[in-house]
Amino acid sequence: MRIAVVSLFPSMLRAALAHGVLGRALDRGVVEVDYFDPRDHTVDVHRSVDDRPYGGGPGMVLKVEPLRDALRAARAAMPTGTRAVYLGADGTRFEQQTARAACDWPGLILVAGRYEGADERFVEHEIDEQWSIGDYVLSGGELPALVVIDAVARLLPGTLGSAESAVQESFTDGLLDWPHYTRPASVDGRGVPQVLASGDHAAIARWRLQQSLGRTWLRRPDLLERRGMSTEERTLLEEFKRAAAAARRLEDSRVVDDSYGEGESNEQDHSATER
Ligand code: 4GX
Repeated sequence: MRIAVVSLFPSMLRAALAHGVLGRALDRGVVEVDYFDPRDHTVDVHRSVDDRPYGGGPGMVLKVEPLRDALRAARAAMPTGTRAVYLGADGTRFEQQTARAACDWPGLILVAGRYEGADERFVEHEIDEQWSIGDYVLSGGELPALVVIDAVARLLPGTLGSAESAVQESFTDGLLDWPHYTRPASVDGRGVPQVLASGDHAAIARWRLQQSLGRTWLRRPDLLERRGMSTEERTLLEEFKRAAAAARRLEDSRVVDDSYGEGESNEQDHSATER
């Protein structure tokens, strides 16, 4: 897949993309990333890419011409059917489904804004989509561009080492991951859940799905709402809730023992976990 990035700081992306899974995907030619710097498309002596906002106020706005000409150079180098995306906090949310859709595009151009953003006429006239990676304010679109490249590139065939990862992921699609453990079997007196050492693969798969359901219920009920559950999954989650409540009661009784006679309250706030 071809990806082009329009950015005033291409070295930020180059450095990050040289490592790990993405570095290998680039070496193998699974994905190709090209850079287009708006400053290379300026004509004035100062090579200015920004200017003061009409209407006044603080900050600077990215000028249309350098951005437009960098984007047009990118488009000219990219396959037909390429889509141009502007990254900004005011875009629609970039999610896993957005990444899945984009990995079928022949080409993707990511435009990273800086300062107070780009002149609206550039966005209206040259951009196909606007994406935000989340509800927080960053100082530029370069990190969002990296996030998008990472999420898209790892879905392309040939990026990940084994086909296993993609298959495993679809199993608990839309849920949070289950907890992972590795050797040693005991660290600072803390062991590993017994089932994981049982060799009973069906029991392990059941436990992992149950942990995924339980964690999603505790931490991201919105995801569970969106995904829905099968009858079997509902049963697994009910069992998780009963076990969690029992563990809390046991924990509370220990707190009583620990603080006995110290005059401290042993009241625990369970409001976040009660459903
Ligand atoms: N998800 N930023 C864009 C410039 C800007 C400012 C105002 C449009 C309007 C962000 C995010 C993000 C910081 C990138 C501001 N563009 N991008 N930049 N969150 O915060 O994507």
